[in-house]
Amino acid sequence: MRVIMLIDMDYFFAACEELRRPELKNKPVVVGADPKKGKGRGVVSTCNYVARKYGIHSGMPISMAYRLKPDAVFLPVDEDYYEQMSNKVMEIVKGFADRFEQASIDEAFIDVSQRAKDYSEALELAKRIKQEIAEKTGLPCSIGIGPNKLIAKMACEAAKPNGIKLVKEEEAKEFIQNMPIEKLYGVGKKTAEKLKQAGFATVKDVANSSPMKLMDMFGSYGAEIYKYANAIDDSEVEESYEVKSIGRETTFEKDTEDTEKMEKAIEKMAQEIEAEIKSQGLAFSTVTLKLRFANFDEHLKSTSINYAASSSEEIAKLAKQLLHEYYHGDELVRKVGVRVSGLKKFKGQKRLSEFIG
Ligand code: TTP
Ligand code: MG
Ligand code: MG
Repeated sequence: MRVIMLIDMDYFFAACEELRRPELKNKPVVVGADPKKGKGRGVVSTCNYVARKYGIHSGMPISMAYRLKPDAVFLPVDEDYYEQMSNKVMEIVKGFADRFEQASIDEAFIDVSQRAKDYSEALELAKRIKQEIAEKTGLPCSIGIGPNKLIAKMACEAAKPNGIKLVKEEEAKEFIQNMPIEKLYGVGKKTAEKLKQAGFATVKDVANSSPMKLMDMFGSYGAEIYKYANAIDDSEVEESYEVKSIGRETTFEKDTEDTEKMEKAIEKMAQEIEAEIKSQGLAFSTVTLKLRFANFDEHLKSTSINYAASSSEEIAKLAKQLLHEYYHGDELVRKVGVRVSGLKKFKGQKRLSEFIG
């Protein structure tokens, strides 16, 4: 039996702000763009639960948040500080994991199948994790426990705020199938809209459809949606090894869904990476693409080749393949990263092209 948990921090950016300014604790706190007395552009990154009572939420135009609660405390995004707090939390969580995978600045999946023999041990473990995070960082979190990542993630949503929710394998289908489609993990806004237009209203409708029909609509991604709707998710909690690697990241000035822009950024980073690996006399066999969405969710996808390469064309080609395989245009992208690993020394042997070039 697999036991997977998703630990997600509560109102993370705003909780970090409350931590360093305790006087904010019972006030509505909104972190995001400058509201400029209602004329500001940009969006709310997040807000504390006091502010949520006024209808304010992540992604909402900051001008609207201002209209809803002009005397809320509006604060700018201090990404470096949140990264620091995130690192502290992640170190603690790692200590409780058989396998660990960070999925966003404020959340991580862990596989605890080895150390939790049954669900009641898993619950005890979750309580200890929550307590240790609270004691060592002062930050609240919620934890979802389930038989796979999909259920753990959705259980965590249901546990919020400041809670723990366990969904056993035998309860999983019922748990997700009465939810509206946009709540299904792995399904973003655009995909949800297409599904609704095709007459699907709940997750159950999708589950009772056929994988063929969904594949007609979405290609191989459709098969995945079908599995998710049936509470099936075989994906592993992927350890991100601290392997020696070389990479670059690009944060867009404005969050984007323009894949051409992303490709341009990939090409530029690929050239920089090529220059760096060549200067060190290295070649790679694995390329990893990182996408950080506007909502700070992070996705790492890797692909390997069975030879050693070093050209920017090869890096860009593989990274673009990953982009098209995994990006469905559902979310705005904030940051793209490319990383090569599986590095080996070129043993004095130069390739023909390098003699000619
Ligand atoms: P979330 O975990 O989605 O949200 P949250 O931690 O603020 O609140 P919750 O208690 O519901 O988990 O996102 C983590 C951080 O990522 C969030 O604090 C701010 C940032 N973020 C954005 O900047 N924009 C967004 O649209 C979202 C959803 C999050
Ligand atoms: Mg959170
Ligand atoms: Mg999160």
